[in-house]
Amino acid sequence: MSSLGRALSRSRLSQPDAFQVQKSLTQPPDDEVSVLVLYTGGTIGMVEDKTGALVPAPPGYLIQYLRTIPFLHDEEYTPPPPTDCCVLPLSKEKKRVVYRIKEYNPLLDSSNMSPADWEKIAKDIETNYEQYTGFVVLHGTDTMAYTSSALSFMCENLGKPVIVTGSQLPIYQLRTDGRDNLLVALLLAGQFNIPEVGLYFYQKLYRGNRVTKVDCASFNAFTSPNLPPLADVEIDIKINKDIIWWPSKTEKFSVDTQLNCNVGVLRLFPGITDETVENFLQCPIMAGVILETFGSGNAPDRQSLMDIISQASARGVIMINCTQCLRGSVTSAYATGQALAKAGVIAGFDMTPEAALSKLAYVLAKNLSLEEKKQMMQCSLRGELTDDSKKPKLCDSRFIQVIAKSLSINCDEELAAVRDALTPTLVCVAAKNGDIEALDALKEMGSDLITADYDGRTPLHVAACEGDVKVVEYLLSKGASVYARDCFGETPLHNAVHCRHKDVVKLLRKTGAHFSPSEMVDAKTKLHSLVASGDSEGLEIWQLAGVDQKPTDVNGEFIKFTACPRS
Ligand code: ASN
Repeated sequence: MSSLGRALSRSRLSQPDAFQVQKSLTQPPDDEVSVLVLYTGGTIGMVEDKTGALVPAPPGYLIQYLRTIPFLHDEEYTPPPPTDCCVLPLSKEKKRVVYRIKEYNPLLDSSNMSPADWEKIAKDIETNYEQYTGFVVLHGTDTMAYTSSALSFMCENLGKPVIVTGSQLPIYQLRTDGRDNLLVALLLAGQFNIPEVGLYFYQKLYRGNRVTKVDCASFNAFTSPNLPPLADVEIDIKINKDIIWWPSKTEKFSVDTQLNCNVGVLRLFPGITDETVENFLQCPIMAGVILETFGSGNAPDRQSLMDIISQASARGVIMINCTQCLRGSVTSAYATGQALAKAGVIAGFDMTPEAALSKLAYVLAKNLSLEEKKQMMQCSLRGELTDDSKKPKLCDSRFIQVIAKSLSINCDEELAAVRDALTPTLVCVAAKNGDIEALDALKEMGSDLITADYDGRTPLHVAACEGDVKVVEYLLSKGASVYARDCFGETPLHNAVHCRHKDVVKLLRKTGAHFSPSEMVDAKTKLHSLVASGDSEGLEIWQLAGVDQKPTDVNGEFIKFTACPRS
């Protein structure tokens, strides 16, 4: 019998022991999630000035307005949130999104934004990361694709949603896309496991580094020409899990805001002279250039032009070949394209110019050799370019072939439906049995290894209960989220603590797992009871889990703990 077969014949996962945290009055209700809105400016919050031009409304105007819109703020909800918070009515997913707005000063038209503003947004996400379930960035549409691209690179090992949005008409107007865009962005940031910088606009959530603004007169302002949306927001919100860029490292979230801004974009045109190209590339500070070429990456291949490009490459200028076409990729199909590659220009594949430019600024600032930087530019760091060779094909899986044959299925949609119905249980059983081979087989047939079972328990919850460090490590490398909560409100970190698996607790913490601020308050009570029962092992494990408060007595004095055996 195969390991997968053996896995199937064994029992369900064991539940954690009785070492459960009591939910206390200090905790918010289980259905409450919190979102931080970073409000940077843009049309969404603009009003007309005396001349009729749109300018950002005065400070505090947006939040005052939102509090008057019942579907953006439920006044009846108790307990009342702090004054700078709003709360959405209960959603279809039975969640309450409580959101706080951090308003920037000054609020900007996004045409006035610069890399310093990207840095501020990234740092604000970093500072508030552990306090919130997700983040929304309210931003003008004109340079939104640059900001969402830059943020996607600056945010390293992101495990929570960061949703950038805005609108084409001010939120205060009768007809506006602002109210809907904000509402859905809040729901996406608070309720879904999308560990990416996304851009939400007009019923679609796109990967932030795949978008470009294509229309300044339509609500449907953005497109993602080379990647389908991460989510389609219709009657139901459909998350396209197969497309999401799942994390693959056991590392904590951090931001790297260093950018080398000595970069530029040169768009080729028929008749462009050698002098124009030479002057552009010879600017002494130029460290990297995006060359916008024709079709699938072609340029005039006259020798004089190729010499100028070769010389720039020899001086260490990194040049990336991006197509002027909206859709498609740079290839080596034509001699005119191959000549550029020979002169030292690197293929940018299907990257948008916005993504290529911000990636180049990010990569150039890294402390790496020129060769390493060139390598980085050619591989996908955050899903910004397509690498077809890595995508498993559902119909290639032997397991799926057998099922398809016995059920007489031959279309892709039905195969996917069978896979989606079977795999949550299979991956949980394989995780319980420590069967990495079976997990690999399931992965190969396109299962995402993050899907929860009927109790909302993911394979990572199961492996954390079992204390299987190898499986936990494997799952984390395949995109499992340390923030997933089962229907009892528990994360894998809770499970590992309850089941007292020290090494798993350490690994989850290293990957960024943390208790929420309210759970931290409760943990202090927990520490008291551990001290009272002389449970040194329990105390150690809670401290490993990040509970740093030292237990205090009623007078606020630290209790000196003397270990005594558990009864
Ligand atoms: N000019 C505005 C901005 O980018 C356009 C908008 O938000 N729709 O800030």
